[in-house]
Amino acid sequence: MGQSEQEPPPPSDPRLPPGQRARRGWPALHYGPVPRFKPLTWDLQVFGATASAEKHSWDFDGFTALPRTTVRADLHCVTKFSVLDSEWTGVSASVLLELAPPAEDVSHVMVWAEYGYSANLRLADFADPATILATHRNGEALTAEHGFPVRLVVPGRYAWKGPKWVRAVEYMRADRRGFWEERGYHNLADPWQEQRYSHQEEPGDGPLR
Ligand SMILES: Nc1nc2c(c(=O)[nH]1)N[C@H]1C(S)=C(S)[C@@H](COP(=O)(O)O)O[C@H]1N2
Ligand SMILES: [Mo]
Repeated sequence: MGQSEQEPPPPSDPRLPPGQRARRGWPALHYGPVPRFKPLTWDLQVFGATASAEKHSWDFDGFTALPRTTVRADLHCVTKFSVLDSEWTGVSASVLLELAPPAEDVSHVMVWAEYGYSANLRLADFADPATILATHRNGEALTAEHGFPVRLVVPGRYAWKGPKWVRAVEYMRADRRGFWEERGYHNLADPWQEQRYSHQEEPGDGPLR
C-alpha cells in the first residue's frame, strides 16, 4: 500500500503529556475507603518546621472563611488517563504559606490526608501559584469520593501528588517519600517527563529508599 492511502494520525492534543489519553467523565480513584466528613472535629493543620515553631490550625468555618481563588488545571493519573480542563476553586496553597509561614530552611512539604495517605512535594511546587486546596470543581462542591471537603490539586504533577481529604501540611527541612513514592512511584512525578516509577529516578531526584 502506498503511503498516500493511509489516514493521517489524529492531531495530538497539546494538553496531553506523553503516554496519556483524555477521558470523558470523572472516575474516582483512590486507595482504601472514602472517609466520612465530621464537621465538628475536622481541622486543617500546618505543622513541622513553621517559622514560629507553633502549629497552625483552622476549623471548618475558619477554613471556609479563607480567601478563595480559581484555577484551570488537568488531572493526569499515572494509570494513563487524563481529565482535562477542570476549573478548581478553593484556597491557594500560597495563602497557607502566607498565613502559616515556613522556617527559612524548609525545602519540602508532606501533604497528609485522612487514613494516613500522604504525598511529598518540593516547597516550590507547593508554592506554585496554580497549586490549590480545592473545595469545588466546575462550580460544584466536591463529592465525598472526590475529596470533600478539600483536596490538593498540583497541576504540573501526576495526580497521586494531590491528596483528597486533606487534613494537614507538614513543613520539612529534608525530603521524605509519601505513600506512593514509598511504593515504587517517582519522587518528582512530572508527567511531561513521564516520571512514573522510582526506578527512573536520577541521583538527586529523591531521598534514598
Ligand atoms: N487520600 C487520597 N488521595 C488521593 C488518592 C488516594 O488514594 N488517597 N489517589 C490519588 C490518585 S492516584 C489519583 S489519580 C487522584 C484521583 O482523583 P479523583 O478520584 O478525584 O479522580 O486522587 C489522588 N488522591
Ligand atoms: Mo492516579
